[in-house]
Order: sequence, then structure tokens, then C-alpha cells
Amino acid sequence: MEKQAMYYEPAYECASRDVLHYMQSQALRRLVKANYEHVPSMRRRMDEMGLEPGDIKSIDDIVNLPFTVKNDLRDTYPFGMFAVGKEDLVRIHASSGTTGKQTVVGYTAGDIHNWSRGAARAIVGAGGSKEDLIHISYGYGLFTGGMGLHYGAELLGATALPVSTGNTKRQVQILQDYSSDIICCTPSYALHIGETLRDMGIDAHELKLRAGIFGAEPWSEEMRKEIEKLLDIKAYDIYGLSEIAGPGVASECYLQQGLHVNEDMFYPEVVDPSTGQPLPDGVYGELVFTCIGKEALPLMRYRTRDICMLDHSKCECGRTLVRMSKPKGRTDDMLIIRGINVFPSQIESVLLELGMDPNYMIIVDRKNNLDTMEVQVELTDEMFSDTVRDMQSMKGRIAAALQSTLNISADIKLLEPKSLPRFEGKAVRVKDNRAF
Ligand code: DLL
Repeated sequence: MEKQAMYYEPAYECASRDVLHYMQSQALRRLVKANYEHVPSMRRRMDEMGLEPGDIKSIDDIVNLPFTVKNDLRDTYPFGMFAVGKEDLVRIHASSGTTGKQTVVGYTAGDIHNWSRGAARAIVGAGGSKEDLIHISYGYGLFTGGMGLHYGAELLGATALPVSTGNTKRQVQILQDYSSDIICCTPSYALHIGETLRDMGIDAHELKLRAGIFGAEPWSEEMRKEIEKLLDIKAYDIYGLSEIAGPGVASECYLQQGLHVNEDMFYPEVVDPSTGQPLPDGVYGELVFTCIGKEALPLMRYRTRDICMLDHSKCECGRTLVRMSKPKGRTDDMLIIRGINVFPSQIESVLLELGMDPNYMIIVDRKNNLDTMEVQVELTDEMFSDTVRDMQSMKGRIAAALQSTLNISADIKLLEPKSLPRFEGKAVRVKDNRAF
């Protein structure tokens, strides 16, 4: 395999484990103090556990700290867990919560800089440099994808091309006319772009594009091969989540044997999801992050719900940063559809708000390499109507409400009363036909 051991910040990415341990310990002490002094809910939790900031001396003591979960952010919505005042915030992003309320995350200028360093490391890991035109087709907006890679590209000194999502034929035209070198988008959108290229009769070999940085949703090795074939590029995985920063928490090097976690900023642990006990390397469990470098939202031991394992062995690329496996699932029911996080509970809330009964089914599929979502809604006798116009208008109302709450389009299928299955145990309301 071609040797390509380029790093963005070798002093950190290839630091000895001792140096990393020292840096992580320093940063953890600062973080615990910030939580204790500025985040009332965390101070309360530490007091209940009889913990004082001085008890945490090194990164090895992290196991004594309390966990944080998504609901902690919801309970303090929108800004209750921020450790800095508004005057120090320079950016806010948000992602789906488990109910109607979003999970809101904030950044200081320092946080944006560190996040951008993580994204720049990912671009360099994928073979990118200052010379490159980085075509960014992740969504821009409250979602962290677009802005995350954008700032990473600019920090690196590469040229960011903020195309955002959608209008696939225009994407193809830009790839052709501007000679983009690296594309960043969800893997499912990469497949769709590849197919559009083929349908437009364009030979992928003719494009200058040589690599792609794909993430925000689970994808398989088979999907990687398919994308590489369709776009004639090398496809790299990038992982991240809004609560921790956004894209660039971890990313692949050219050897692609796991994703290097930027653990000088985002310290990972893997724990048993039921007991919370730390698990050793090579054992699958729930990924937990402590934002040791963060100022605005310095989350401690945040439970991601992503299932994966860690590997601390040294990578041949020269990086010493621990590697995480591709996430192989989640401990909750969150679906990721076209890169957008969707909880079935959000759909249920929308239906209930519209006065419907909560008898519904969500069918997720992948057609032409694009995720689709059909929401089947069972009508009550009172709602059922014989006129097509009434039924169409009801479909329209449901679709519009879902679009405005979830920012995603769904096909709505109205069903006759009592036609959906009833459950005696746990309800199964999602049928995901996509193969990962
Ligand atoms: O998806 C951030 C991101 C943007 C990552 C662009 C990569 C590229 P959220 O919307 O908060 O943030 O969703 C986070 O998405 O907990 C995982 O379940 C899933 N996820 C993200 N990257 C990957 C990946 C962004 N490479 C949630 N493989 C996470 C599998 C991923 N799942």
C-alpha cells in the first residue's frame, strides 16, 4: 500500500503515551473544576457523590466521575449545562433530542479552534493538504457537518467549497468544473452522487476527485467498496457527535484499521451499557466521551449510545492516538436517515399533537442509494373519511408537521382503523430495511 504518513499535528497525533497521559490529566483537572464551579447540575451530582475537584488528580481517576446522558442536556434545555456566559460563546449548534426539544451545544472561540483542528487532522489523514479543494456536501446550519469540515479545511489552509446538500446534478457539475479534490458528505449521499454521475453518462475517472470523507451515519465495508467504485476515489470514515464537538472527534488514516480518536481533546472510554463498568480494549460496549479540551460545554463521561471498541496498540501510520472501531449500532432507538437523527418518539409526539392515536409504523428503506422513510398512520373511525380530498389534506398536514419538527420529508400512508399490529410486549414501530 502507498505510504502516506502525513500528519496535521504530529506533536499531538504521534505523542508518546506518557505525554498524552500528562496532557489528558492536566486537561481533566481543569474540566472538573469548570464543571464544579460553573455547571450547577454537575456540582450537585458531584456533591451527592462526595466528590470534590481536588479528588481528581489524573486521567486514571476519570472512572470516579459521574456519567452525563442526553436527557441531562434536555433537562437543562437550552443552555443550562454551559460553563461560560453568553459573552464567551461564539457559536451554537443543535441536534435532535429524544422529544420535540433539540440538544443544544455551544462553543467558545477556543472550542471552535480545537474542533477545527480535529477536522483538519481528518482531512490530512485522508491525504488532504493546503493544495486541495474540499467540496463540502454535508448540510450547513444547526447540524455540525457542514461547518465542522468547512472550518477544518480553512484552518488547514485548503480551499473550502461550501456546496451543502441537495441539487445533485449541480453537485456533479461543480465536481467537474471546479475540479474538487476531496468530497465530504454522508456515505449515502456519496452513493447517490455516484449514481447520478453514472446516469448522466459521466465517467468517474475523468473527475479530479481522489478521496471522500464520509460519516454522520453507520456504513459498512461493502458500502465503502461501492462508493469507491462509483466515484473512483478512496473513501475515509469520519466520526463525531454534536455533544462532543461535531465531525472530527475521530477519523481514519490511510491504513483504515479503525478511527484515530483525537483523545488529547476528546477522551474516550468504552463501558458496559448495563453496569457502566469500563471495558478493556477489544470488547464491544458503549462509547463514552469526556470533552477534556472544551470550555463552553465541558461534558464529563457523556454516554454516546454508540456501540464500539477501542484499540490502544500503535498504528503503523505512526499515530499513537487510540483507535475506535466503526460504530456497530446504538443502545437506543435513534435512526439516522439521510444523516439526520430521528427518534421514533419525535414522530409519535408529532402525531399526538395532531390529535391522532399513537398507532403508527415507520418503514425505513434505501432506494437508489437514498434513505427513504414512510410513516404509516392508522386512523381512528372518526378521522376516517370517504373523500379523497379529506384524506389528501390529512396526509399533507402530517407530512408538513414532520418536516417542520424533524426537518425531514416522509411519505405518509394512511391506514384504516385497527389495521396495524398491536403489541403485548415492547412495541416494534420501526422496520429498517437498510442493510448496513
Ligand atoms: O453526525 C456529526 C458528524 C457530521 C459526524 C459529519 C461525521 C460527519 P450528530 O448529528 O450529533 O453529529 O449525530 C451523532 O451520528 O452518535 C453516531 O450514532 C452517528 N455517527 C456519526 N458519525 C458516524 C460514523 C454528527 N462515522 C451520531 N459511523 C453519533 C457511524 C456515525 N455512525
